[in-house]
Amino acid sequence: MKPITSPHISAELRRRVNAAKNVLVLTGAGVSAESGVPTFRGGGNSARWKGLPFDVISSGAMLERNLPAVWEWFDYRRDVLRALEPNAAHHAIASWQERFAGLTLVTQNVDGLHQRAGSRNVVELHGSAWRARCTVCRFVHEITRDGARPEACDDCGDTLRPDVVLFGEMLPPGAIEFALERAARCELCFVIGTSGLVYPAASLPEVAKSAGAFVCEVNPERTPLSNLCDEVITGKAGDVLSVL
Ligand code: BV8
Ligand code: ZN
Repeated sequence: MKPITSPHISAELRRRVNAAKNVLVLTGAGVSAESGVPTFRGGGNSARWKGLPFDVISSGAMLERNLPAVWEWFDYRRDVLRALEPNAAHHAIASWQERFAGLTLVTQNVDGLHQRAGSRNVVELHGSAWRARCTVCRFVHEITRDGARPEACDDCGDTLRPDVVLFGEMLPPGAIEFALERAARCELCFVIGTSGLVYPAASLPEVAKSAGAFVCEVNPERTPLSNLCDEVITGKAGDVLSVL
């Protein structure tokens, strides 16, 4: 039986958590791992789809070349997500809304699990797999968990695309600017379940750090962001955040 070692939380972090008002949380695929959502770079290589590395199938270039293939990839991911539930990490972060007056949750995930756990005003830097956007008039359609994906724009009848930011594409207008402004004003920044490789999302902890915030990473592995963090808690988000 593996000894249950409760993750080490320093006295300094406890003090910071008790004193903090403005807190920024940046999450990545790792926060959904315990819900059963495959991460992108776990297991040493990135997820693949029909032989294509995920940053090829999830790219603006692929969308230009072959929109139906990109839809097939996102339809598949929504099918996987339909059966999954938020995990303890999502619920812990949702409970932080009552705990910190100025909490900002910024996620790179497109799975919608933070919202299903009760988090409000989630900044979805990379959009959502549960939305489709018109390629002409930009009208956004919700895709329900039990409904089919709309085939064409309700407004103008033209072609829809996933409302997701693909590699090489700009982020939703205002999203990163808002997140950067909040990062520059937070006293405490949590970086949870991200490999810290994708920009501009990975610049948020750097901005928080340079603005004097205490930065804490929660991840079973070290990442390129670990060295800038004041505290690195090695462990699974579900285990660590429940203790926090
Ligand atoms: C942009 C949506 C300006 C799609 C995603 C060359 C050409 C074009 C662009 C670039 C280029 N070179 C660099 C760039 C910029 C590029 C980039 O940063 N590339 C990197 C990879 C080098 N960025 C962009 O293109 C962005 N746009 O820059 O616009 C521009 C415009 C035009 C031209 C140039 C620039 C857009 C980036 C958004 C791309 N879309 N997702 C989809 O989901 O399919 S990114 C994708 O990666 C996901 O959103 C994902 O969230 C994100 C980051 O990955 P992570 O979330 O960190 O997940 P990962 O699997 O990597 O890591 C999981 C972590 O969890 C691990 O550390 C693991 O240890 C940990 N973990 C595992 N289990 C647990 C756990 N942690 C806690 N608990 C557990 N149980
Ligand atoms: Zn339209």
